[in-house]
Amino acid sequence: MKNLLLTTAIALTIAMPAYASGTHDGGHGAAKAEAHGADGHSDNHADMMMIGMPGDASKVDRTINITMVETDDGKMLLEGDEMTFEKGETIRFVIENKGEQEHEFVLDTVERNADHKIEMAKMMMEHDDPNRITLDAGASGEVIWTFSNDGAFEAACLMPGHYESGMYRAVAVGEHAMKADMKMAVAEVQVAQADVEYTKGKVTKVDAKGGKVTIDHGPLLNLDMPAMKMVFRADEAMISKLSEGQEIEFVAEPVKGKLTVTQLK
Ligand SMILES: [Cu+2]
Repeated sequence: MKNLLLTTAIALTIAMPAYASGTHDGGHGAAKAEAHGADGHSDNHADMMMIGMPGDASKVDRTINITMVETDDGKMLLEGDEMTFEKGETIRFVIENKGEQEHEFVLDTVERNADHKIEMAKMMMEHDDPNRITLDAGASGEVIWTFSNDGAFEAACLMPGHYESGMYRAVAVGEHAMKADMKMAVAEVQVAQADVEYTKGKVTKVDAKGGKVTIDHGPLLNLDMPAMKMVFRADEAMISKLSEGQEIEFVAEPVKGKLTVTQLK
């Protein structure tokens, strides 16, 4: 097991030099954090991550309240307290899902959240990492976390389409508050720019009654999703233009949390 972890850490260091470029302290702890980052689902969860480690409930410094909401105009948000912390602080996050869908709250680096988002889209995987909580509609829960490193991090819901609907917030530890804001601004611009990209696909099934269409599609840049075959929503007008076997170029966007075909050519 140790050898496997070490191999993974080295492989990651070679493959992604950006991860290893002096943003952390280096040494054993960092190597472990990277190894964890390589798959994110190893059983070695008690170990330290870049963003810190599970906190001790008896050492909580303060409580942060976060509410998961879905707005009428199709946005999904993590509302609530500002997430700017001192290095070493232990925080009790009290999270309430006031939406109608299942959501999650994941604390991690922006990069790793982006990686996990793609994995989730591919495999719809369930997670039980300590830096993550998944909440059914109406449910509440807690994450207790110790932020042991300075840095710009992120809290996000990585369920397919939710991040793109706005479900992420900057988490700044130490002197990184400014940096985190800038990163968020850049990410938002990128999402907005990618919005107009059409994706090629082939319609494999049309469910007119259900308002659903199955499309075998290329990468959806605006949603950060890889090529795959999946079901989208479509309104009546859109459905009437689609038939099985048809080659299309389309834009899909989250509408009330459901991935929907919004443009076609
Ligand atoms: Cu969500």
